[in-house]
Amino acid sequence: MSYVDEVFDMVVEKNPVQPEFHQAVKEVLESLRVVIEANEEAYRKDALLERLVTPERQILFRVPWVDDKGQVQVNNGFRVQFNSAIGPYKGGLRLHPSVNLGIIKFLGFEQIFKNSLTGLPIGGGKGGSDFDPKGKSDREVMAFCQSFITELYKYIGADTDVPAGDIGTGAREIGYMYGQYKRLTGLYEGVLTGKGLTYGGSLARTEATGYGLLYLTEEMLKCNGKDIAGKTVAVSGSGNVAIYAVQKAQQLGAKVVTVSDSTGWIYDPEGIDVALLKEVKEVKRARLTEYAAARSSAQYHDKALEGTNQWIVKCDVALPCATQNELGLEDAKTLVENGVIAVAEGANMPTTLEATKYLQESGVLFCPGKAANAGGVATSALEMSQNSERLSWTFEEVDGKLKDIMVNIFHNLDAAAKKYGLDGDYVAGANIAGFLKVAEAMTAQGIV
Ligand code: NDP
Ligand code: 2IT
Repeated sequence: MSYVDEVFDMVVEKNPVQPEFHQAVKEVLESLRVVIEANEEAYRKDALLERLVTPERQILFRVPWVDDKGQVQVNNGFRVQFNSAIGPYKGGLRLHPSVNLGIIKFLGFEQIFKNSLTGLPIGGGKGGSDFDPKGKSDREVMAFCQSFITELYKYIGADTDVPAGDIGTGAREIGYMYGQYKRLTGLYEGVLTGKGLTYGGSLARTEATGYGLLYLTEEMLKCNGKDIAGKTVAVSGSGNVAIYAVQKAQQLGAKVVTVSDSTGWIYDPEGIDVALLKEVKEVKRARLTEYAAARSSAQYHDKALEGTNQWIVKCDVALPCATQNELGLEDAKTLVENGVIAVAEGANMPTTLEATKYLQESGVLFCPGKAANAGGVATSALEMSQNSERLSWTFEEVDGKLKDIMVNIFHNLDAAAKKYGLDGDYVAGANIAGFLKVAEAMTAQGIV
């Protein structure tokens, strides 16, 4: 049996009931086959792949907090410090009832390669909790965040592990966590990114993932003789990534006609009104029904009632920006029938393996999340740089660096795919380019 297959079987056996983790590992290992086989003996002797798929450290902890009725609630807390070969662990914290160890491991594993692709010195990590911020008061969210950090602060630090936002963790949560870290340690350091602008946050971090997604998509289209301007775009999600993807797509001359949340989706043939979307989602924390109620051109579709999602809408470019496995094979077939030319992942692993294969085989330009959404973590790393030098850069400076990083990522993964005879396979290109740097650093640092 080949080394790649052996390691994949080992991952499934040793990590039962973690399907998302298996899926992420499978995608990466399949792409690496050509690289591993060229150097199999050395990699096998060093157990390089076994070390790559095994987190350096997994921290699991209890998060007790008191709700507004005086009732004690208990959540599970997670931080998986996956790989520190090229820098301190870096990656977000997801707060969502679906969070479990397998989901955090899939996200942490993806983060290793994503962070490597940015070209910046950051290792891979991820964390979170099954806490659901939806419907909680600010005081309840603060109580949870303070309890979460009261345990996690022992394991994080500006030079060891730097968490940030992800689903359910935005500026409010990062603020509460930062305050508690500072209180416990007495340190005013860049231990978290996505901070508010008054206490060490970076300009353009809020916009970075969505903007970066569009910078990369624009470059991918350009290198294939196409232009983002004038295209019809379907976006899923209506959170941090989706909102700024919509905004940048519109700035680049595209028309975005859909957004979604976990219960429904909007079709707005006149183009999404970003100011209204921000008001509904960022200020009121309300549902998309409120967007539809305030805009006559918008149609609201209830996912459960209709059994549909936004991928039935005809578009040139699809940008899944909500969550994992939200674009399956049937969705991919519909998109292709409707003439989609490009899919770029704003979320982490939103496209199933079968759907990815179908899109690629149908000639759709497909950019995986670990490349396409790397602008968020890249700008987090720029926030770390600013914190270290105790300076703040202008919006234009950060945005300019973000754009350069995204354009470089595309060219690096394109070149890696070509080098291994996989021209146009950007999934393989991203995995190979991300892997090679980490593998070289791991090899140089010995068996650790
Ligand atoms: P937010 O919490 O701001 O928004 C998440 C959006 O996705 C919401 O519209 C939410 O709807 C929807 N959503 C979440 N879970 C589900 C689900 N199970 N089914 C359907 N819809 C769902 O998160 P972000 O925008 O920050 O993150 C979105 C994706 O982007 C995630 O995959 C994240 O890992 C990834 N990402 C985020 C980065 C960042 O910088 N924030 C960086 C790189 C990747 P609802 O409100 O109804 O729950
Ligand atoms: O998935 C991701 O890259 C993020 N949620 C952002 C991580 C970060 O450290 O900014």
